[in-house]
Amino acid sequence: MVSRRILKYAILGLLSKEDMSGYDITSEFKKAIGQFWSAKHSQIYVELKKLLDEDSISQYIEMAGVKLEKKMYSLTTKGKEELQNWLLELDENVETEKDIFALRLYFLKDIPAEEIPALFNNQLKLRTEKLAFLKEQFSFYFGVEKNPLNLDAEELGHYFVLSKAISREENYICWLNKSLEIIKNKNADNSLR
Ligand code: FER
Repeated sequence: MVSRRILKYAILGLLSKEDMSGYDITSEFKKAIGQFWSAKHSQIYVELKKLLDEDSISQYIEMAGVKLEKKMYSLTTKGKEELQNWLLELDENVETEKDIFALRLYFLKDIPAEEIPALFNNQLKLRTEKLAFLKEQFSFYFGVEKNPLNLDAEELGHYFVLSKAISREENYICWLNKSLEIIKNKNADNSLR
């Protein structure tokens, strides 16, 4: 059985590197991991409570400054085992990706023909900006020339996720351009009739 509580494992994974406070975990979700696995502040705190109740994580108080107490979370042996088991699970099917633009296109017949190019152009703009951001991240973390064979396991994981995102956006942009060509040809064609 493939587990559905993915946020649980995202949190266990973060804690496998070092102990963290709830604030630290929330900040991590605003950084790299949040780019491909988003979670809300409120969801994270609900999950932390569950994980404590289930003894997958434990809690201790750390003094931060003179008066400030920070609740720190750390993995228990059970949590470590659960994370390990989850990492080794084989997926049974490909997760359906939610793509709002694809949903709109599915109902293309209800979109006035003259409006369609603008919809594609807007996607092109957004996707091109996203790709530029991803490439910036890539060169920030890995430089332009970095050989993945020289990366340690943690860097390599980041490398894979980031390079996958870049391939996806390049491919999406390619598909948008091809589709836009079809739409332009079709509009030109229809206006002749
Ligand atoms: C990162 C910046 C962006 C990153 C991933 C992303 C893993 C995006 C991923 C995606 O869009 O799938 O640093 O690190």
